[in-house]
Amino acid sequence: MKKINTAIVGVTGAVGQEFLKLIEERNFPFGELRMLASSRSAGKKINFMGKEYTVEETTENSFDGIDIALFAGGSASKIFAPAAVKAGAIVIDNSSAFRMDPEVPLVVPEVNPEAISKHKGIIANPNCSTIIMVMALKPLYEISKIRRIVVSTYQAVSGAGREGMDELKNQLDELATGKDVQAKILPVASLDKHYQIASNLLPQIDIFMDNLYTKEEMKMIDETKKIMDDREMKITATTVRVPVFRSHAESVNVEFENEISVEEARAALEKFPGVIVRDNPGEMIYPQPLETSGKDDVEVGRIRKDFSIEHGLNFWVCGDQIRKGAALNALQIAEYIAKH
Ligand code: 3JM
Repeated sequence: MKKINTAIVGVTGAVGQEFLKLIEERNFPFGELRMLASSRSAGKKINFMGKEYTVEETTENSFDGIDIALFAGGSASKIFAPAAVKAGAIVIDNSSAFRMDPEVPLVVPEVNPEAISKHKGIIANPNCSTIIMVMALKPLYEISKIRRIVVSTYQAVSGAGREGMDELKNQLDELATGKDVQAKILPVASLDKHYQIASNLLPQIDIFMDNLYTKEEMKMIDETKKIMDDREMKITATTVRVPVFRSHAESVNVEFENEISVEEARAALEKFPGVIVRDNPGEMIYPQPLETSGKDDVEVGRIRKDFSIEHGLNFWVCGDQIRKGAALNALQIAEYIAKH
């Protein structure tokens, strides 16, 4: 296979570090590897697969000779992705900057790989909560179209990056030692007001929109319709930050057009790549964020009839937000490009 000259933008963050782990684990066929970040991290040394790399500041000139640029997320995408495309690279972008652009494919490789080849330089990686939900929806949708989805999320602090995870750890330490709890990051780092997450729940992820939904809720709604290529599907969402370190969980209620039995749903989910059914109430077996942390697969359980409506199912899904919800999904897109 041809070696892929690869740049990672935001290499020092939580998603950037996961990119490195996955590149090694999955034997991604990289040629040159360029480690890029903001000026704050420039000059840092990173040891990777027996070689020392120096982190460089991302500039418009960072992408000469690069085949694939993996953007970990954040504001760098809007600023530098166009320059990367101009230099001839294919950008795989984990931020929300380009996801709803009709020219930009929004891809989960198990769900809509056919969209990848339509790119014009940028391919968007969906929001973490969207990816984890559509992994479970797709095999069910193949049995019956979906009328309406009601989803509530239980999102780990890793969604706020390394700083989010540090904040929960520090607050747990402060609680255990009787110190005053400091809140500096959550719910939204860039806003002035912050709340404690340890021993708490915050029903706000990202900023509020005019319609009283948060931006995270609207991402889930809009992105799911785009990925599943069904703009008629009705979706409503409530997204909540919980004091969990890494994996997201979601309670999903789906109304289908046609009847789907629990057995059919389970069989379809079991066959779907990247999904594991963990569902045995008799043995108290169900997905838990602690167990899916650091793992590739999305786990589904608590599959049962919603007997309050016709053709309804409830289920519970857990997935590692930094892996399948971010770096793994993006690297799978890169692998698809390398292969085709
Ligand atoms: C997850 O710098 C930023 O505004 C990043 C905001 C952000 C996003 C986003 O909107 O790109 C933080 C955490 C996401 C996301 O995946 O949608």
